[in-house]
Amino acid sequence: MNAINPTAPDNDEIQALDAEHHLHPFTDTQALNAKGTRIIERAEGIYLWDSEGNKIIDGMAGLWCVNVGYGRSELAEAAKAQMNTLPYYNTFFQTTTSPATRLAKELSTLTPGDLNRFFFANSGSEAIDTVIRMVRRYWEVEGKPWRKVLISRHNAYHGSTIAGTSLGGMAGMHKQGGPLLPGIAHIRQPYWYGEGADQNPQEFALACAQALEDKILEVGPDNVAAFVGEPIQGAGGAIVPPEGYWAEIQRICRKYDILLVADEVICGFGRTGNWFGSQTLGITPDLMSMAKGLSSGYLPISAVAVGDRVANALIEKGGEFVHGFTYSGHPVSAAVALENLRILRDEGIVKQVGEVTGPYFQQQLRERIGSHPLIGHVEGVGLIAGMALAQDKANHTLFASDLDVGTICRNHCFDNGLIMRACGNRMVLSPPLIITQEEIDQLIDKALHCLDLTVASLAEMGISIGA
Ligand code: PXG
Repeated sequence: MNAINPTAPDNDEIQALDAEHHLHPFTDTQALNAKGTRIIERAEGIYLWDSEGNKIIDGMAGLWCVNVGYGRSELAEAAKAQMNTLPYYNTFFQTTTSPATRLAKELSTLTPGDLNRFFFANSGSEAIDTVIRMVRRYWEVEGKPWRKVLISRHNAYHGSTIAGTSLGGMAGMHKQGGPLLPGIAHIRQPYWYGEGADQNPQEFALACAQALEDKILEVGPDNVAAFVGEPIQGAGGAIVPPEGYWAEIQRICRKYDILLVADEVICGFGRTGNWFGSQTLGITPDLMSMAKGLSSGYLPISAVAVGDRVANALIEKGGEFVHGFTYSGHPVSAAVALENLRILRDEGIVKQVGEVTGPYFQQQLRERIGSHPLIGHVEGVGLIAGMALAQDKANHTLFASDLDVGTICRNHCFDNGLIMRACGNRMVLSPPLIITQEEIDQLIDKALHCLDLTVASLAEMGISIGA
């Protein structure tokens, strides 16, 4: 096999090698190989360039993670400096490194409530594994080892390890590679436009939260360890629960003394206009999982924020918690995360999302995208938004799920210089948090054009839109 020059990839060669050797996540390899992968070469700000020279607006911030945008040399410098000083040491045997400890301290000043301690891992999935083991361990330490069940929601995404897959509520994932982890139960999701639009949003919110109480009573309140939810569902389609949902969920958790875990992997670090989605949605969690925006995706790192109740019990009564990863608190990732948090804070990026670009994005989306004939509903807050594709918006008729309109739209976006994600028949946007109002206008112009192209493709397939 010839050596490859990584700075000057030859498309055909890379595509051939990729087809031969590389198995991609969440991918039909046969279909991909028939088409050939697209090679992303470089990036700056909110833009990507592929190997054919196309300039693309990254409307997804990578995979919901590049919060400070691409090309931040400060982050590269932080990594380089730490690599030259201490590229690796672990945090297992009564040692630490200064970036890991300083990151834990810094996070404690950003997280709400009494989330004062941090357990580090490398991915959202590992953070979720950690949450599962930690909440179960907590109840063992508290003398109630029978409290094992975690409750989550259908269409939730909590990662792709066996624990993340099991805790998540993605039906397609549950069908593959089981058996899943025991001791997990799911309740309905608070997706008002898709599942409850015949009710007013407040009634619907209460009905969805009531499903938690029903499930707790079904499982037995004394068997439930925790409820886990994304403040806003991300991979499920950027679904914002209606007003009142989280308050009621929280009331029910407190009533039955069940731990509340916010999975902040997507909502954390400014996405919703506050540091954490919990602050935007009015949640006071006992634990939080976080990843992605913690380092803006520049290096892998995740964390579980642990509130005083759980941390104190584990520390004072639990002895050794036999859990951890080689790279828990990796010093280079931690150094990059610290610099990333400094940028988010010093440049006022979170504030800007909360006060300026977030409201502008939401308003423009509702006005311009929301009036498009193919869009039934727009929801979102800050710089995350989900848009439901509708066959007949006046009559609230959604597309059949086997008609993959989302993918048709996504492909048009891809071909026209915009990355927009399709989650089934919902289109999702989650751009870098440094996006400007002008860039938001460009993004929306492109999205509208691609929605028009999607309508044209549907017409060619004999499918018309509207009544
Ligand atoms: N929790 C949440 C809420 C997530 O969104 C994870 C946990 C797992 O994180 P890791 O780092 O293990 O991937 C996630 C990840 C998509 C997509 O296509 C979303 C995620 C990951 C990959 C793809 O929307 N979210």
